[in-house]
Amino acid sequence: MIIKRPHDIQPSEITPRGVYEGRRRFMKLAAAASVLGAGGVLEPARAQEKTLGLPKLGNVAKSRFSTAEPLTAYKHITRYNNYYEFGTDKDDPAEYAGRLKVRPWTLAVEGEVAKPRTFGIEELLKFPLEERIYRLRCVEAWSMVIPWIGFEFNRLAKLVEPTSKAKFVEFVTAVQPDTMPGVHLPVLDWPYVEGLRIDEAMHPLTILAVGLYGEVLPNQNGAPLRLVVPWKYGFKSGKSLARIRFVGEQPKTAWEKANSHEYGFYSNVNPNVDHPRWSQKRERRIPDLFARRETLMFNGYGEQVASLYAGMDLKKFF
Ligand SMILES: Nc1nc2c(c(=O)[nH]1)N[C@H]1C(S)=C(S)[C@@H](COP(=O)(O)O)O[C@H]1N2
Ligand SMILES: [Mo]
Repeated sequence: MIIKRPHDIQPSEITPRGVYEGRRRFMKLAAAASVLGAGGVLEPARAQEKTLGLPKLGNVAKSRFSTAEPLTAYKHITRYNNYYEFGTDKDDPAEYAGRLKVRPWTLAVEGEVAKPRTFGIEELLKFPLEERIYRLRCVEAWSMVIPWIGFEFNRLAKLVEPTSKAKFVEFVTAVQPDTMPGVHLPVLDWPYVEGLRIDEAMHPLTILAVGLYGEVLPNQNGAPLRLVVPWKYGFKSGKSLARIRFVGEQPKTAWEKANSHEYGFYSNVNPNVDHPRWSQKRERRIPDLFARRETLMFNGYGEQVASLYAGMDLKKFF
């Protein structure tokens, strides 16, 4: 059933025809010319996307780390998801994650830190926000280009002052038994836990995302905040984070526990190391039907991150 809410109304329905067509012509011109964004960053033309009309995020700066590739449409980013707590089909999260309770929400940051602290989501939304247009490459060999809004993880880390014993960071996502049907099934060992080496976590490309396409995150994409690590397979980016622990030992991640033969701790995007059951050489850019694109080493972020793995055998540490 579809109920027409105010944000579903097309501009053509509320704007006088002449104004509307003038604007359309302008947008076409802008699209052809490519527009220079507020921060002086050249960005590709972006179509006005029909979003869910969630609360907008203001004061969002542009980032020099954004890719200039065409964006994946909002409808695909929000209807083709992996969020196993809500089911394993791609459309389950869009269907069921509406139930997730995202207020009140707290994020505990603890472990090997001088100043452990619990943040309310309102505090986290006050961090200086940036738009980061990143490629997301799923281990299942599909990809998207997503205009995230968030802030660098290292900003949060600095506030809690990690000690010299902090060698890794463990990211623990929420378990809400009454809203998440999936956590009653033995798909993964809940909660969904992911981990990064401390230098990976502190890298400027690693962000905590709170929004996309100018609005707060839809629940299916990991509201109210989720990790995004663009040079790693999508599953490293845990959704709906509840707890972050700085630790001395490499964390056991949910996917390693489920199948360590197929999902390693590092999980850097790597076209030269195949998944045991399929090739990682190519990828399918949603909504394409075929995997026509070559997958890039470190998902195209090698210039920034390759040095983190200098001297490591990436076939062994996959
Ligand atoms: N808590 C949680 N986080 C998760 C997942 C999940 O099942 N549960 N799936 C991961 C996988 S496999 C991918 S590809 C990305 C997908 O993010 P998106 O749906 O926002 O594109 O989220 C990751 N984060
Ligand atoms: Mo994934």
